[in-house]
Order: sequence, then C-alpha cells, then structure tokens
Amino acid sequence: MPTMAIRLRNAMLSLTALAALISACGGDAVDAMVGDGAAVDDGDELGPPAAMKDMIAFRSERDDNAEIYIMDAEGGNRRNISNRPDEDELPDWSPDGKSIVFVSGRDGISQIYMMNANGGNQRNISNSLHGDYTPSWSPDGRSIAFFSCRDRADWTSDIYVMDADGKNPRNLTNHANEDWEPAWSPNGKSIAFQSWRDGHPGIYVMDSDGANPRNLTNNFEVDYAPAWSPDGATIAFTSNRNDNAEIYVMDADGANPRNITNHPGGDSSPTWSPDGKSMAFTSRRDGNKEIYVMDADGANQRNISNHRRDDSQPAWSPAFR
Ligand SMILES: [Ca+2]
Ligand SMILES: [Ca+2]
Ligand SMILES: [Ca+2]
Ligand SMILES: [Ca+2]
Repeated sequence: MPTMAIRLRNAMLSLTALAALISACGGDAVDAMVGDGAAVDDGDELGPPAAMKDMIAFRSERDDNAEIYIMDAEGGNRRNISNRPDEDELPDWSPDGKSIVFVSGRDGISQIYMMNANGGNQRNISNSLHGDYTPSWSPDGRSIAFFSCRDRADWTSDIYVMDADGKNPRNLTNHANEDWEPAWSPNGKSIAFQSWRDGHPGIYVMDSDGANPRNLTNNFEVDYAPAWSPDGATIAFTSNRNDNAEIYVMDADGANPRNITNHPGGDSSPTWSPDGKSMAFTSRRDGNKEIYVMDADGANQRNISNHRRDDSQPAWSPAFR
C-alpha cells in the first residue's frame, strides 16, 4: 500500500499540466505580447459561422506554439483555426457546433476566448486579471463554466459560471481547496468537476447553481477530467488508480467504475461522440501525445493525429443536441 508521500508525489506527477496552469494563477506578470497576431485578420473574410458536425477540436504543438486544430473523427480535414503565435488551448464547442470557446495567453495571462468554428471573430470574453481555464459550454448555449483563481488570496481555484458573452460571472464552489475542470451534464442540471477538498483529487458533482456538492469517486488515487455521456447515464474520467493514467467510466452516481483503456501508456482527457458510441482521448503510448479514438467500451483504439509533436485536449463536436 503506497504511503501518503507516494500518493502525493503521484498526484503531483500526473497533474503536472494543470499544476502549471495553477502556477499561472499565481499572478506572475507576463510581459505584454510582442507582435501579437498583427498579421492575422479576424474579420469576416473567413465567412459566416457554419455548424461543424462530427469534428474533433484539439490542442496541437505542431506549429511550435499551441494552436486549436479541428479534424474529422478519422483524422482527415485537419486545420489550424486559432493561428496565433501565443498559447491557444482547452477548446470546447457551442451546442450548435458553430463556435468554439478556448483559453489563450495572447493578452498576457490565460483568459477565455470565443471564435467561430472556422477561426473567425476571435475575442476575449472573460477579461480577467487572473487566469481562467477549462471552459465548458452549457447544453442550452447560454452559459460557460470554467475555473479561476480570481477571488482567492491564496491562489487556489473555484468553479465559476458566466453568461456566454462573458457577463455576470459568479463563484459556484467558494471552497478553500482546488476545484478544477467543470463539465455540464447533458440536461444542464448538474456540473461535474475535480476537487482536492477531501485531500486527494476526485470527481465531484453539484447542482448547476453550486448546491449539493458530493464526491463520486471516493478513493485515495487521482481521478480527474470528467466527461458526461450524451445520455447523461455515464461519466468518463481519467484515473491513476492502476498506476498509470487510464480512461474509466462510471455510472452518473459514481457506481460501477471500470477501466476501458487498459494500456500501460498514459491515457487521459476523454470526450464523447454525439451518438455516445465512441470516445476520443489523449494518449502518450506512442512516445508523444496523440489523439486516439475508441469505441465507448474501449475496443478499436487507434491514433488519428499521428504527429511527432504533442496533440491533446480533444473535444468532439457538438457534445449535445
Ligand atoms: Ca497559438
Ligand atoms: Ca475552491
Ligand atoms: Ca493507460
Ligand atoms: Ca502527436
């Protein structure tokens, strides 16, 4: 049985990426960006927004800085839609498939941006002085959930919800420990998230107004990155309980957790296809991060990004209809 020290070390190792995000919440001043996007025209030349069906948005470093890419579920029609020299990451889709919400550092600190799904009309909607991360669009299209350190002097984080135009942000968790990675349920009534409030990162769920938070995973290992199935019956997540990161699914009340990837490489960040029959996820099994797709029971795991630079954070469009 691992000691608490080993558990803590494992937790920190597996959460390196998000820990890096949190450190950005520490108020490190980032110099004003130089030459930010001066050659990029966000105007209407890309045309009106069109709904993107059965596309996967993801973060890629293949252009030397993080960009939002989209591709179809077989890996075809791949293109860079953010196309800026700064870090662009953590995409999520509007329910109508026409827009993508994402995080960018282009204004000096990670904030939440919106763009058409063809890359047009990129704009900052959070306009926060602190870091904002992991946006999740509500199924009715009206709200964006995210996590931020904006209200806490100790730089820990809470889950927030704002209107989809960035107005009216409010803190849903108000808890002294870290709260990360909100994910709306398909009926809009609940938000799943990751929290450290019981001493080890677990998956929690609360009502969409922040009431009634409860722990769904209740174990001493690291669980994170919740994603609801389109029918709301199942939550996929990432767990290190088998000593390497695997995709698990559980019933929406936390019962019946089972490992569906079963591969010694690190597997994380699940996202469901709109029909609930498939999932995309990030895997490091080929030596760098790649986007994988599999059947929802874990069969037919295959690499669809196939690039030596890191590809991660998949989001399948649209999650809800
Ligand atoms: Ca970029
Ligand atoms: Ca908190
Ligand atoms: Ca694995
Ligand atoms: Ca790759």
